[in-house]
Amino acid sequence: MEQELSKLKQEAEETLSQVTDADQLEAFRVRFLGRKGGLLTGILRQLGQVAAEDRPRLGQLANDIKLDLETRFDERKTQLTETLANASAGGTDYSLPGRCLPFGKLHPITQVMEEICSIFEGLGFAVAEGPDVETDHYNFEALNIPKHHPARDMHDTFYVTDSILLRTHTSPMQARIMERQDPPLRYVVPGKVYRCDSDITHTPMFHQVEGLLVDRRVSFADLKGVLTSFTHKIFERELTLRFRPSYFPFTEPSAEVDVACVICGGSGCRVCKQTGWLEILGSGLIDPEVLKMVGYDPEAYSGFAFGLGVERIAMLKYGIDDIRLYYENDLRFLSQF
Ligand code: 2NL
Repeated sequence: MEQELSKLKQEAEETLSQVTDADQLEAFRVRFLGRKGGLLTGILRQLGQVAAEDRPRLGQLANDIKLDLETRFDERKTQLTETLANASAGGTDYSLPGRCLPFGKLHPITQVMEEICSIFEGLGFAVAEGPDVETDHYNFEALNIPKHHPARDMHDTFYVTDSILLRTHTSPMQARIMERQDPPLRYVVPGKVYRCDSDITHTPMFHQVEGLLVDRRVSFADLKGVLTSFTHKIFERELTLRFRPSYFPFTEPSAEVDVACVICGGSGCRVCKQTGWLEILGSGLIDPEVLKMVGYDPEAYSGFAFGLGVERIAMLKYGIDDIRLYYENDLRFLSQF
């Protein structure tokens, strides 16, 4: 009988460990613990037939096993009820810590554009934005670029109609600002601009920040001071600047600004094409014709203006050699910034 009992205990434990639902659990109870026809009850019934001196010991053993199985049965029942309640709630364990989604971030061009604007804000400039779809008047006429002016060819304009176009620079907004506000004023205008041009160094849409300052007695020295200060901040070092005479239809005199190559420091390399210099922006004193066109008296006021390409500044800042990388939306590239 002792052997029978230990075999029953072992079998019962094994069966219980394999129970996965309420029906199986009930089948277990009937088979092992059932009052009528249960295996354990069957063995207890045979107690009367064993030798009297063995009876108390075997009775005790059988009772211990019965109690043990009843406890295990209750435990399993509680466990099963919890698992089933969970499953009916969609299998979700609300006590687990949540799964984190990766954080998104700003596009590198947006980051650099915001950085450029905040440097100019630190120098006393306000930030303004204008429409991407402009009129021929603000994009060209008001900036001293009449019809058939050769400078129009430089712009590869996307026309919507004869007189409506996608702006080729952000200066039309500056013309609008000057028209509605008297000097003194200092503004930067960030935004998208469009030119019908596409290769390794050009995309049909790119970003510019243009700035303008108008007041009494503004000179080229003011322009040099502001742009030097800006360049040192954006490249985080005191790079040497070179102001090289140039031409823009809306400024006179005009200068393009170069910095000592950020890669080789001026000794000549592939990035600066052995010149030691990198062009970073265009600038000049606002042409008196432009001042007249927005209703300012060029005898009383003067000003300077500049325009820079954000993609180009970001390429130099981060050592990127292909402008198209910005717009392929490859996260392996974008998530580095
Ligand atoms: C360049 C050159 C420049 C300006 C933009 C400007 C605006 C007004 C009046 C006069 Cl309203 N000038 N803007 C002036 C000189 C150069 O941009 O190469 N940009 C990437």
